[in-house]
Amino acid sequence: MAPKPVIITCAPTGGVHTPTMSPHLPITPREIAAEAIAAAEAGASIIHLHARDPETGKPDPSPERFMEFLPVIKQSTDAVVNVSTGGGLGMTREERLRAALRASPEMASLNVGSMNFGLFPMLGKYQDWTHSWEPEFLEMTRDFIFRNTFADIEYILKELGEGCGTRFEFECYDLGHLYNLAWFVDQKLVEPPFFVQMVFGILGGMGAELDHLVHLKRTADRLFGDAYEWSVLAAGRHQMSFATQSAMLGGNLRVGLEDSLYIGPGELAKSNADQVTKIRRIVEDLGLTVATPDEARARLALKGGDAVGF
Ligand code: KMH
Ligand code: ZN
Repeated sequence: MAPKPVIITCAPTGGVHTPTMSPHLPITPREIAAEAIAAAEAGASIIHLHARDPETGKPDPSPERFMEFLPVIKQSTDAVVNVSTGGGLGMTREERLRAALRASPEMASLNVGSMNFGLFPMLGKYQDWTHSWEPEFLEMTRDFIFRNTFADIEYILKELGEGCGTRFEFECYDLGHLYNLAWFVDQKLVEPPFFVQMVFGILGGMGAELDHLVHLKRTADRLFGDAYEWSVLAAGRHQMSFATQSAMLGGNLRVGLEDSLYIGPGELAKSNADQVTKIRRIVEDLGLTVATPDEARARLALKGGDAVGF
């Protein structure tokens, strides 16, 4: 059987990196839209989106801010739009969900476990900060729990999943998160085919080691059989090697400046499209193909770009 085309997700900005860290991190709605569109043109079939305050670059959960770029992206590309419910660390459950409820997107992220989420080691890498909120935000993560309880997850599955027909990128940062997801599959609150995003390299979750990837994949196969599609992202310098390993093992992958600001050792990526172009070249050099948005829609049983609220 021919290998399945690789679904490339691109996450252009996120809520983890801060403006001081790279001049290429998209901040304003115009920049986020332009980066998303270019990433889609380069081969990403899913765009995973966060919003930021255009003045300060701080993660901004407001639906109004998202609505400044979601329609622009939709009008210019056929890519699947995925609205994050992870938000920026420290936001409430309601804040994190508001934009997705307003947009009723084809996809949204859903983090399937509570955990530490330590960004504070990045404090040591920079001296002069553009905005005072940046070091305060990173320092805050030393004493922070990224809360995704069973009640939180159920709330999102019901409000957004059942309520809007949105399907999910289930973000799993640890082995236990697969079992949390399996619980919701058993409860029939998650129906196949579902999309598991395995996340490596966040301080508080699994380290970026190939053994963990293989073990997670085997465990997911046992728990879910052929009911799921899987994808891999690794934060920081492991981004490209883990994306490549996923493609080699038959999986899908995610890149983007949310997960890594770099294109190579010590070299900042000038754009999200540069990362997509690089991984696409690797995928194609491996003899694989890249999925179109409509192939991704069919495999993930998405409701379609015409059924969203923007
Ligand atoms: N920043 C990623 C490691 C979300 O948006 O829901 C996790 C993430 C969370 O993408
Ligand atoms: Zn995200």
